[in-house]
Amino acid sequence: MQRYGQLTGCAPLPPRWALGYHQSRWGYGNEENLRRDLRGFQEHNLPLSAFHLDIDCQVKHRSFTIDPQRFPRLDDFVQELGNAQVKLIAINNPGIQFSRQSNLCLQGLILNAFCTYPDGELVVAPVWPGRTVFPDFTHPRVRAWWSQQFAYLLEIGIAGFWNDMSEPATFVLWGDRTLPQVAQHYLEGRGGDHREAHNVYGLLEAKAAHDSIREFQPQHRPFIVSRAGWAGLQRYAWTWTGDIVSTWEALRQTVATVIGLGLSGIPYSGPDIGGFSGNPTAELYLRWLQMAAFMPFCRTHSSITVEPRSPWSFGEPYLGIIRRFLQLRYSLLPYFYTLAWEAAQQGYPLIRPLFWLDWQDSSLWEIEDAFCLGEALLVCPIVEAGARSRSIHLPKGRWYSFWNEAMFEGGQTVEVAAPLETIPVLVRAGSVMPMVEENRLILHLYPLDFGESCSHLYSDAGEGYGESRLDCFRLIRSEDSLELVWEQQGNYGFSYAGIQLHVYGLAVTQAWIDGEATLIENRQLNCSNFQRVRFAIG
Ligand code: MIG
Repeated sequence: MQRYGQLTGCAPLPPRWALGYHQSRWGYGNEENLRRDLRGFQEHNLPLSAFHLDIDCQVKHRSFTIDPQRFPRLDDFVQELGNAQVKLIAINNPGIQFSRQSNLCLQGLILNAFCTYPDGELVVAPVWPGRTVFPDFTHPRVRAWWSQQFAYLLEIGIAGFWNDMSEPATFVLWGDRTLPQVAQHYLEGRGGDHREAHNVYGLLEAKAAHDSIREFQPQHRPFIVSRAGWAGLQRYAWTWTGDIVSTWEALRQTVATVIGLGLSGIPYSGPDIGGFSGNPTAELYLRWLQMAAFMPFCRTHSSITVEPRSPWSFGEPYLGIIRRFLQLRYSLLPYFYTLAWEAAQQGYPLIRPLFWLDWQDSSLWEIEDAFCLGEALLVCPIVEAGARSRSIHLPKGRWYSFWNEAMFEGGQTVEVAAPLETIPVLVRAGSVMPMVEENRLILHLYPLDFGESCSHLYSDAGEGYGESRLDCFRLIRSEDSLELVWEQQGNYGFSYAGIQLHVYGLAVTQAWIDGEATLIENRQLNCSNFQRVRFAIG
């Protein structure tokens, strides 16, 4: 993965908010419907980071439009969302309506921006806006022109963009549902046809969107989602698993797809929670969300042909469980963000196959219904209706339940409980799990049997390109004590109001913070800055 990252590039750090929960729907249609959902999130006390606008919010499905009749004061609305810490993301398709009524079309014609047949005739194909022409993103001039189109939306505060249909997809009735093979492309001056350009089309469209944010909002990190791509897409965009059906089988398939994308260098992806086309049962939606809460791109999205779907659509007891999972997602952000830093540095995916932890154990090679989130967490989604437990083959080492006091020895298959309230999540011994609660840093300490391990915590402002810091926590287990040694690097200030340590798996009765003795209750210890905490094992 490191070599591949060196060859094709690593995903830059996303803005931190992007690791929160996203809500989307093809069919919001207007500002009022979004506002109603925003109130829903507030009234149900559910966290939210972003809303996504789909093509139904545009004027006749035309890219770079948002209908002013249905979004009469979009600038104010973006502000209103901003006050609630919610970003707005807007969709675009590559195809431009082929019409003298379209200014974008006229500009593109003057710039020779559109793909043609070998005889110079324009390639025109039906897509959402009707007859459309296709910008040739393999031409730097065309990308620069495309990048400019985002400027006015960035100006009013739209925070990111969603590139759909970027394969590019067309509605042709037979043959490849894309551009004809003979469509001509500039290919950076060398020239060629669509057979060669097809796979880089979506990649370079994503680059144009990414570069636009770099150019017009240099203080912001780009957030682009792209349906299509190619080796290196991670430098510009996140992706998602596309138009999946609302079935248990599709939920299960998500795991393999997200793992596969990660191993292909693309660390940020996730499913439409609940599936795109179909109405999930309450249980299916719940199980899907419980899984996606541990995936990089955590978004509910659905087709215009199905029932509107939000985290409260199914009422209790589902809503309460969903709230806990979404809140958990936000408390896990220090961990997610550290993994994002690791992805940017090393090219490691956030979601990993189980064999990442022990490639020699061949029984891990084919596990497609569980995944690791970083090195510390093993997540076992429930992918069957009615299941209230499941089995999992654990990589070697000791594993702690994330939910209770249970412990398991690895290298064997175990059965783990999965009541509706939880899916099995296990923590690897040796991990220091950083979490946040009310601006306090909670460090969950999962000791090894014996020996030393090291966990990182990366922090910065969550946006922009300023200072950062790296905290390293060494957990040292010896016969009669457990020690936590804290080493700090970097110039970004420590932003938490306090620290709480939780010890798992051991009875600890007394602790010394930098040599000073203190009593410890319930295996929890509140403290502030320290260099070394020693726990006596009782
Ligand atoms: O032909 O924009 O994958 O997420 O809601 C369907 C409408 C076009 C496909 C995307 C989906 C999106 C939908 N789009």
